[in-house]
Formats: sequence, C-alpha cells, structure tokens
Amino acid sequence: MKKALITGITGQDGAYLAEFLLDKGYEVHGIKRRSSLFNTARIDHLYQDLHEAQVRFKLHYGDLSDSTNLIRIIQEVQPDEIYNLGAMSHVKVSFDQPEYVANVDGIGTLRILEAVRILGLTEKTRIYQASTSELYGLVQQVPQSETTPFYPRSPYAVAKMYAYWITVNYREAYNMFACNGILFNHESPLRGETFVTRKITRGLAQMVLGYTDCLYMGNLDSKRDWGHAKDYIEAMWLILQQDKPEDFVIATGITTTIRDFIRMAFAELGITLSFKGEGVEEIGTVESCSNADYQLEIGKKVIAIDPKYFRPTEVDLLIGDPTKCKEQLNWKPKYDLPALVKDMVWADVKLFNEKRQGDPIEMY
Ligand code: NDP
Ligand code: GDR
Repeated sequence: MKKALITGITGQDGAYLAEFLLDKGYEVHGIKRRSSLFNTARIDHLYQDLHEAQVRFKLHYGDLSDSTNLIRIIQEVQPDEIYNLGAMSHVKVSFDQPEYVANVDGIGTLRILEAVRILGLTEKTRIYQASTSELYGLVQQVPQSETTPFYPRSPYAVAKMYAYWITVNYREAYNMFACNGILFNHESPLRGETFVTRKITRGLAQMVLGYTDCLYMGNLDSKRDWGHAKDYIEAMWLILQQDKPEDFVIATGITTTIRDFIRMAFAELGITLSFKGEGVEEIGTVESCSNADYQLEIGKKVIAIDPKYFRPTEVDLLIGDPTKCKEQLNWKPKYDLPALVKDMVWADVKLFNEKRQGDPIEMY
C-alpha cells in the first residue's frame, strides 16, 4: 500500500486529494494545524465514510514553520509521495503578512525538501510542490506555459517563486523526484469563502434567500483561467506518476473576467444583471428574473465596488497553455466553466437553504 503525506489537508485541494488517494487505495497522512476551533469540516466525512479509516487516514499536528516537527512526521510516516499544499494562500492577505508568508510558503517548502534529504529518503519519496500561475504576475506573454518568464506581483507570489526554484534546485542537485505543478485558479464548493468565485456564489445564495442586499467587490476587470479543483488534484497525482520528474502547467486555456463570472453565477438562477459606471463607480443592477423561486427586485443594486478589495499590485490576465499536461499526462478535465459555476451556485443555495430552515448544516 502506497503512503501519501499531504500538507494543507484541511484546505480545498487537500480535502479533495485525500479523498482521491483513499479511493486509489493509498494510506493517507495529513498535517493539520492546531486551532482553537474545529478546522476539519472539509475532511470530516472521510472518517465517517471509511470503515478502516483509523488505519488508512491519519492526521498529525504540525506546521510548515516547524522543521523538527516536519522531520519527525516524515520519519514516522516514510511516505512514498508528499504533496506540499500547505500555504497562506490568499494573495491580498499576503500584503498584510509578507514575512509570515515568506516563512511558510517559501521556506516551508525548503523544510520539506531538507527533511526528505536529511532522512535519506531521496530515492523513495516523491514530492509535489503546489506552484501557482501567480508566478507569471505582470503579463510577459500569453498563453502562459512552462517556459514563460515569471514576474511575481505579491508577497505570496514571491514566496512561491522561492518554493518553485528550491524544488527545481533539489531535483537537480540531489536527483530528487521533486516537481512543480503550476496550477491556474481552481475552484469548487469547498473553495475558501474569501476567494472571489466563492465570495460571489455565496453572496448570491445569501441574497436570493434574503440574508444580504449587496455584494461589495474589488477589481472586476481582472481575468482568470478557472478550472474545477476535482480535476486539478488528479493532475497533481499524475505528475508524481511520471517516469521522470518535471514541472507542468495545469490550466484550461480559457480566460474570463470577474464581471463575467458574476454574470454567469446570477444567470444560473435566472437573474440577468446589467453593469454601469467605471472603476469605483461601477454598479451591477438586476435587469430581469426568470426563475419564480429566486426573485430579486428589478433595478436593485446587487454589486458595488469597495476599493478595500483592490490589491497594491494586481495580476491582470492569466491564461494558461495546457498543451504539455494534455499531451504528456493525458489529463482530461471533466468540468468546464459553466459546469463549475453550476456546481458552486447550487451548493451554496443548498447550504443557505439548510441554514434558513434551521436544519443542521452539512458544510461541504
Ligand atoms: P487553502 O487556503 O484552501 O488551504 C491551505 C491549507 O494550508 C490549509 O489546510 C491550511 O490550514 C494550510 N496551512 C496554512 N498555513 C499553514 C502552516 N503554517 N503550516 C501548515 N499548514 C498550513 O488552499 P488551496 O487548497 O486552494 O490550495 C492548495 C495549495 O495550492 C496552496 O499552497 C495554494 O497556494 C496553492 N495553489 C492554489 C490554487 C487555487 O486556485 N486553489 C492555484 C495554485 C496554487 P488551515 O485549514 O489550518 O488554515
Ligand atoms: P487569486 O484569487 O488572487 O487569483 O489567487 P482570488 O479569487 O482571491 O482573486 C481573483 C481575482 O479577483 C479579483 N477580485 C477579488 N478577489 C477577492 N478575493 N475578493 C474580492 O472581493 C474581489 N474582487 C475582485 C482579485 O483582485 C483578483 O484579480 C488564487 C489563490 O488560490 C492563490 O493561492 C493561487 O495561487 C491563485 O489563485 C492561482
């Protein structure tokens, strides 16, 4: 039985990956941070669903800022594969916590690589590093591929750039099977509530169920290449199953503005929006509603801009070139953007409906 160790197991990707690897027969170990509240909502069902859960799914307390703890866990687990997904992953927040982000997202990756090297596991353990399309930052060329130069635009991206290169360096210096997946934005009903797609689908669900009036947003002009997290975690696994270690871009090749994502989400419930004004003056109002169950007042302002969501430096345009991952990994995503939007909108409508009816909320 193969053993996998996942950092960031309580996050969006960690939760899907844990389930995916358990289905493949792996023994899955995850590192989670101690928290004053429960922080395992995304993975709680894995305990319930699996009869032999105690044996095949184990959590260890740990933190990417703590080398000795990482060395101990890796020594204990002796993993065949490590997926380093743990990170402070919010780009805007990284401007508020740059030093912490450098430590966890950047040096945290070095700590994992060093632990594997110190423990003499370089031949046994394969390492996946969660790299990001944020590395491309200020547009140099599109679509962005494995050979496009980086120009990071946030403390998060700068930290991830260190993590990217230290992974490449350990691969070359110590012959380690260490790979970067340069993943473009991927979303799902498990997406953190403050990332833009989830903020929109959650805000929409709250609005149609009467919890809130207006959604305050940042820059609606930026463009992202969005896929579904369920498809992307499969690509992570495929990267570690190759004969030789390499870096891969994982993307759809299609880019969409935030404004259009908002339009698509509202349209899923039969609500048409129109946008007027520019910059901080822009507003989105309801033009029509065609679904009797989800009515909003015609002309009502439902989208407004709050400059507090603007970033000091923005990444305007991301569009990935998935040629290599499609040809070499034979990666075939199952979700396109409309299917992703549908999945997220209806999951949030269900969530807030349960809340309204006072039913116990099945979070994810
Ligand atoms: P999430 O923010 O949902 O999850 C991040 C995970 O990292 C959580 O489990 C979190 O724990 C954990 N974590 C945070 N700080 C530490 C720390 N100091 N020590 C150990 N664990 C920590 O991110 P995603 O699942 O969306 O992303 C997974 C990885 O992929 C991240 O590294 C992200 O930067 C990267 N990435 C994500 C993309 C995306 O579109 N989703 C695209 C490209 C890269 P807790 O629950 O306690 O907060
Ligand atoms: P991103 O994702 O920064 O691309 O990083 P996010 O969803 O936060 O932002 C995408 C774009 O939307 C604009 N935006 C807003 N963003 C947020 N969060 N909230 C708003 O109200 C809002 N309004 C507009 C942003 O300015 C930005 O242009 C994500 C993270 O998962 C990273 O960890 C990962 O590496 C990259 O995707 C790929």
